[in-house]
Amino acid sequence: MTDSSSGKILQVGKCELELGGPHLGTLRDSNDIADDPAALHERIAEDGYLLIRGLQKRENVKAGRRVILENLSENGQIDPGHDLDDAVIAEGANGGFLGGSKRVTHTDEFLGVVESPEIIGFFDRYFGEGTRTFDFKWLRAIGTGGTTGFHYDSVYMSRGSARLHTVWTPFADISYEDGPLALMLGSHNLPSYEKIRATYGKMDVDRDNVGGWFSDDPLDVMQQYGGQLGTTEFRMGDVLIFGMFTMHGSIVNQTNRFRLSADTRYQPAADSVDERWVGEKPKAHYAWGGAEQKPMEEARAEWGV
Ligand SMILES: O=C(O)CCC(=O)C(=O)O
Repeated sequence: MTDSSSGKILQVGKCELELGGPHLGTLRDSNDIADDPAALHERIAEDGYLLIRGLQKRENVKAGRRVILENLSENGQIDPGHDLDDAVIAEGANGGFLGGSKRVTHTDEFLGVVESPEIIGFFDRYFGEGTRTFDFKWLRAIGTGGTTGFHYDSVYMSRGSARLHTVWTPFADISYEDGPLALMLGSHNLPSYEKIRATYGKMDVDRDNVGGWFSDDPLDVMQQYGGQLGTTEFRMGDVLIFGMFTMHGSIVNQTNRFRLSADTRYQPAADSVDERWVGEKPKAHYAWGGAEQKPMEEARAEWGV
């Protein structure tokens, strides 16, 4: 953290938290051990994440960003009064989800990042065996005031490999004000989170039809269960890697620009796979969100967390 960012107040879900204060710190990078799989495994077991700066080729990420912005522009989401590359949001536009069957995540430029030799090679070395990635990709254009509530990815995609990892890839240089991802440090291994991992963490949104976010009030979670939020500013080329039981959400986007990022998944090719996310036309969520979805507060009361 630079001296100028320490003390900054960031909006995270419902709360305002001070960067460098007791509830919000910064993430450390693991570039010094990036070529040492054993050390990376130790680090992710300890920290719950791996931040690798500059893993992707910046020019590849820029090419991906360009097709994403062109797509948003064709859909009237970009203010034409500014350079396309500034990603300024058109009046009334709100971005949204661009992944799944949407065209942009099937372009060579986008796939050239999330399926690049750099990321696949990283996981081949890390797993010590061949890697596969889900065919379904998640790509988000988060608008002004937009944010993601805190959740474990396990609730969305845990029908296959226990070694599934998420990679969060920024398609922009993302400042604190742009609303980067934030991790709940300790949520993967603190004993105080064990009951959350064993109840909420074992939920399956398509089986149980409960809302996916555990909380949009991370301060409340920290006050009950401990841990600390960690975030950082990102540059195109950086990747943030974590497992299914690292709770995460995002800082609120306080700018007039879209915060563009992808989250994609990787696992050993030999492991079983969650059938919802692979194939030419992945089935995706097929029951979640239908009638009679149980609110998270109700489910949490039943689980006692
Ligand atoms: O980018 C975001 O705001 C959410 C991403 C996310 O939930 C994930 O990476 O699993």
